[in-house]
Amino acid sequence: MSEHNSRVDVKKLAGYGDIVIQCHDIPDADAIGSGFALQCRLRALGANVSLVYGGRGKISKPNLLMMLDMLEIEISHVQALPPDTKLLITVDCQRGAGNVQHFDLPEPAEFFVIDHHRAEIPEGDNTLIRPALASCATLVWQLIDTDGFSAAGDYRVCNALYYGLFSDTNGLSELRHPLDRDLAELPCDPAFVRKLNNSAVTPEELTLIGEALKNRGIIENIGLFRAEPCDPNLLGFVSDIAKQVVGMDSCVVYCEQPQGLKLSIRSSAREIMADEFAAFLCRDAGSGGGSIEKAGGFLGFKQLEGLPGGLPADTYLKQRMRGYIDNYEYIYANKHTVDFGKLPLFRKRAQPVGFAKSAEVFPEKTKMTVRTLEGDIDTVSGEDVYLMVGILGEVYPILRDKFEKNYTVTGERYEKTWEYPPKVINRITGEHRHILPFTNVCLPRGEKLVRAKPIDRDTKVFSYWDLEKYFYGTRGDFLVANEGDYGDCYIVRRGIFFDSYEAVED
Ligand SMILES: [Mn+2]
Repeated sequence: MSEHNSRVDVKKLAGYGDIVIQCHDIPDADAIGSGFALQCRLRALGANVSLVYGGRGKISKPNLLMMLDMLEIEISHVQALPPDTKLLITVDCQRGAGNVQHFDLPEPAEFFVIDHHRAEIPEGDNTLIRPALASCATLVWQLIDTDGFSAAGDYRVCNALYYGLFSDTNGLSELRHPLDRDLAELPCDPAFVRKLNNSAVTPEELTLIGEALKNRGIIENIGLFRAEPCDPNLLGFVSDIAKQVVGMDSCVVYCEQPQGLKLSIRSSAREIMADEFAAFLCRDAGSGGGSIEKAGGFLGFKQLEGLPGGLPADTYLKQRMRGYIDNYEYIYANKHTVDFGKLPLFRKRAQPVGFAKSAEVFPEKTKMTVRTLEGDIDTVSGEDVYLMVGILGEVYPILRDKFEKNYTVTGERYEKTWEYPPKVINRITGEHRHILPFTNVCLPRGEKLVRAKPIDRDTKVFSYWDLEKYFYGTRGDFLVANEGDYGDCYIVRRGIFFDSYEAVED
């Protein structure tokens, strides 16, 4: 885990004794699920913990009422804290932000913030804010899991967390972080999820979905749909339909929420990866991500105010979309006109990297998923499949022949620490194994030469060996091609280029 998490000690929180966990106003499944899971853990550690929310509206959505009923979650709608409160924890929101009622703390109570939205309050020892995660449930799960509590063994906690993640990611379609993917594999009760999902839309919301489908514009080949303020889950229904419309390669569906705009993004075009598009739209004023086809994002009003120009949110969004379309230079491997031969020559430094033999991680012919910070890759273990492990914890499969031709094994163990250590998951049994214990050091053999230059505008590079994804870089990143095959080109981030390459005389 990152430093952020390692300094949070659940037992220390429990030590306050009298604790109130507060969800944001009009709580959603993520706020309820993460609040409830934390409540269970803190109670098990001996604390006296209540779960509350404030604001004007009461929980009324049928699926949420069912969630409370089926998981026996007690949550109170309150207008003040009990006088004996020693610690207030806000979940899925930040005390002091506009979407959570401000309660006065009885002296000498303290507060703690657990959230996955962009920080809106000063961060410190009493905040745990991780915008890279798709749900607060992921964060709470990680927290209690690190503390030794197995959510998988507790029906109520397991389903509460799972449904929190499920709701914040449009039915698990907009997972972002590998930890989100890990949580999505908890053994939930499918009947429970199906039942709640069956009541996720009210007749009024169905009308709202219809209105949103009508309320559309198009910028080039990207559809833009505005929904009235609603449960963000509904946006995914609209975007799933919209992306199938002829002439609309991608779409952005948004609605206003108290703190900003919530976005759901879909893409069926190779030229637009939904996760990269979402991250671009939200870059300076929120966060976004997902997979290449489905993504989500959030643009905070407060962050937008801080940007030069101070545009209204929907105008800003349209400008960003226009910016996205006009912004990029497109380079297709083998079809580009870049004169690489004239660019400076570099030699790849012989940097030690790791490799693992897949058949040592799981027996031969096991269908497995390799999970890294960069995403999931499916492969099958075998004597001829090795896994290369890069310095940033990135993993890709390589055939044994190719490995032996290009690398020398040094015999040392590969020792590294990463925010998310890469894992291999057995797709049949669901068993997770870390790769690192199976990883040894190797050194690239021979000399690899490339031609490279820093790019002066945002660029997408479509390689000929990955037909689904593209490389993208911003000003200052490097466009690189292999000497001897200028068709094989790609992007290397400026931050690691000079660690990986050194200039040579031509
Ligand atoms: Mn949430």
